[in-house]
Amino acid sequence: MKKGLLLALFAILAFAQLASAKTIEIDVHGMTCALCVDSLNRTFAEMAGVSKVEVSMKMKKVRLETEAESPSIEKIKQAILNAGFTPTKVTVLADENVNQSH
Ligand SMILES: [Cu+2]
Repeated sequence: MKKGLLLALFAILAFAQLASAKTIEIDVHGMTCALCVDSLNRTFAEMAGVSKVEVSMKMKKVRLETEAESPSIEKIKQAILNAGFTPTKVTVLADENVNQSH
């Protein structure tokens, strides 16, 4: 009886892990000015499942915070291409591992 409860708990934890919000960082090639930043901001502000967008021209990076129903990496890449930029690298960070730098 106790064992079954433990198993159920593990299952819930495993599911929470899979469905949890993520932080996704995308290195983007082709950002050159404030209008580029604006355009990427708008692209992701409209995307379902994205709760926060940060675009850094200096770092040439887009950082997204997603909800549990995160958009797929393919969808994110395609959105960047559609906006006229090239995604060069995508890094998915689990929430626990995010280093709060500011
Ligand atoms: Cu520009």
